[in-house]
This record gives sequence, C-alpha cells and structure tokens, in this order.
Amino acid sequence: MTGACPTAGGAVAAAGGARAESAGHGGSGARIIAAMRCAVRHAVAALGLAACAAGEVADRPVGSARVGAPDADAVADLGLVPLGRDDASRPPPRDAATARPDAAQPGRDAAVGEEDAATAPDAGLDAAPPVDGAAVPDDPDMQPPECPPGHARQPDGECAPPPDAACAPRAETCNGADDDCDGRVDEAPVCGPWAERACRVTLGWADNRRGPAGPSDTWSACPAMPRQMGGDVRCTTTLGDGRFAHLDLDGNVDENDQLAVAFRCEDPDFAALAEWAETHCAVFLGWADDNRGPAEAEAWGACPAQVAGDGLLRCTSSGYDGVFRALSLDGDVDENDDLAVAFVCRDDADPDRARAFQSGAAVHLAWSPLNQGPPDGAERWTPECPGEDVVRIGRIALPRRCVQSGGDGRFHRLDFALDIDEDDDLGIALKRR
Ligand SMILES: [Ca+2]
Ligand SMILES: [Ca+2]
Ligand SMILES: [Ca+2]
Ligand SMILES: [Ca+2]
Repeated sequence: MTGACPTAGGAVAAAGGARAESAGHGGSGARIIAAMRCAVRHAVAALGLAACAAGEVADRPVGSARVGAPDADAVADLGLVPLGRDDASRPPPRDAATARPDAAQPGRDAAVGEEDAATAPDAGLDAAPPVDGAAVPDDPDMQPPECPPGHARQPDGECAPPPDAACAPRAETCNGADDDCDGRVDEAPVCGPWAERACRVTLGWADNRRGPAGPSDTWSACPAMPRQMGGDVRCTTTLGDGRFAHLDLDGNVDENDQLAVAFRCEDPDFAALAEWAETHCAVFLGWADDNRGPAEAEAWGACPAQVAGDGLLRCTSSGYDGVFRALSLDGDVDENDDLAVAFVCRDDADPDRARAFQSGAAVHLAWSPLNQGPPDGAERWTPECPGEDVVRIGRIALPRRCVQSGGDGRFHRLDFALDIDEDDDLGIALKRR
C-alpha cells in the first residue's frame, strides 16, 4: 500500500491479517504498519477528529462512516474504543508490554495515575497499542481545563490538592487542624462549643462620655476583671459557660452615653486557633434613633465593611483585634431606639472555615426594663432567643427581649419598647448554636 486507505472492512481484514501474520511468523512489517495506521485513522474518523481524504476511500466516503459493526469490532480488535461505548466495555490492550505513555503527552500521562487513565477523555486512545509512532489526536476541545499547579484530576472530574499521605482521616473537630484530610481546616460547623468555652464577649457602657477617648485595650476594669458595675464606666464579660452576663445601666441613657464591645479568645491547648478566632471574627453592635434600624440587614451603616461608623445607623465592633471602640449614642434613648448585634467571621484564605465558625456560635443581646432582667449568669433571658417574654408586676406587663447574631453574619435588631434609664438591664451571652 502507498498510504491510501481501503474501505473500513478492508482495513479490518488487513489489520486482522497483519495481526495473524505478526503472531505467526512476522510477516511484512510495512504492511502491518500501513494496515494499523489506516485502522487508527478510521477510528479517528469515527470520533470526528480526523478523516481520510474522500478520494482515498474506494467504496464509501469517510464522512459516511458510522461507528458500529463491523467498524467498531475492528476498532475494538485493535484495542481502540469507538465513540459512545462505555469505558467499562473497553477491552484491555492485547499486549500490555506495548502500552506506554503517549509520546505526544509525556508530562500529562506521567502525572496522572490509573484513575485518571480510566476517566480521561483520551484514555481509550492512550490505551491503544502504539502504531508506528502515530500521533494520537489531541483536540483541545476534548480536553478538560488544566488543574491548578499541584492539583490533580479526581474521579468526579474536579481538581483537588493531592492527598496528604501522612494525614489519617478522622472526623473534623474544632482544633485549627484539617482532621478529615480534605485540605480545609475546621470547615464544618464544629467550633460552637469551643467558642462558647474559649472566647469571651465584653460589653462596656459609659455615662457622661467617660469611656476611653479612642480605641482601647481596656474598658474600666475589663477584661482583666470579668465585670465592674459601679460608677459611670461599667463592663461585663461572658464567662465561657454560655450564660448571660448582666449589665446594669445608670442615669438617663441619652446623647452622653456610650457602648463598646470586645471579643477575645484564649486556649493554651489551641493557641493558634484562639489567635485565628480573635483576629478573624468580630462582634458588631449597631444603634439607631427614631426606629430607623432595619429588623435584619447585611450592613448597619458603615459596618461590617468598617469596624465602626457614625451617622444615623451608628456601629462599633470588636474590630478583629480585641480592642474597645466607643459608640456614642444620641438623643434620648427611649422606645424609638434600636440596638443590633452581628457576629462576623471572615478569612479570604479560607472562607469555608470563617463561614463555619460564624455559623457555629452566636452572640445574644438582651434587654429588660425596671430591673426585670434575669439574674447574672442566667441560662436564658427569654424562653426563646430571638424572642420576647412578658413579666407581670401587678397589673403592669413588662417585656423582656432577646436577639442573637443567628450565624448568618447579619445585623439583628433589638427594639427597645420603653425609655432607657438607670433601671434598665442589658444582657450579653456567647453560645454555641
Ligand atoms: Ca477538613
Ligand atoms: Ca479541625
Ligand atoms: Ca446619660
Ligand atoms: Ca430616642
């Protein structure tokens, strides 16, 4: 033959004969090669990737060739797989010794393992015995996008970092480590109990603008002391038990009052985790007069894009650094005023971890008038939080109200129902969700 292709059936016969000759007594090398080369071309034509010139085919245009018997059987005889046939039905190469990485793609084939060979689109072609160095078609349209450096194609087609051979998978727990060996740290919502125990929220209040003038590590005696409840500058801190810390207000609460919050974590056994939580999560407080506060919102004024902000929707936060920033209230703080709370975790390098931590813990913020807040250390402020309870004193019904950050990073409003003054209580808690 001189390179012209016979009919598909002829190619099959030629290939079969060549194989018989080869197996039997060697035969003509040139004929074998030519026959197999054309068989490959027909397989390629069936895949729509290449075609013999129409004039080269004696009795049927290549464009009319269809995958199926006898072409498919012939192709299968050569260890090739026609398009549309399941990988599972693919016969193994007849001579394993002849199967070698495709010379056209040495790096790729060398990099992928057996699983890749079973799933890669060119697996059938790669698995074919090499025919006289014939190039395997490498249509870019058939290739999946390259995986990022260091990642490998998974059986489901996704790219993933290579498994850490030293990692022994176990259930993910909150420890700052990747327990289940999926390359992600604490990505499941497992950190609520740890946060409840190891982290603390401090709520500070001041009358007559006596709070620290700028960002401050301390607010009155906190956090060195868990609480200080005398004078114009007061503070209270959660104690790692999920219970409410109680803050007694004093004087009329108005434009000379301030609020502040801090969030700190400490755990000698998991110091890096505590450091991560304190610097990647923050408690936000919002305030608004004249019922301007939204019931639930992604943002409250400038927060959480900024750690504090002025204006009609004022806000402050623990700022991802454990530092107090005073929020100055305005006007008379009364039944038309709103507070709000949010708990926001963010980590550009590991968003799953931040989202999981945020959803695992909640900051509760509560209010009661006329000294009707539950005692310090109460497990609950209201039967449900968010929710409201009613306390009856004779014929007077007084509300207790509670909101919580809810795990969604959004601001949740605490709507005051009465004037706020020295007989009002605020409560703060950090709980697992
Ligand atoms: Ca993990
Ligand atoms: Ca973990
Ligand atoms: Ca005041
Ligand atoms: Ca007001």
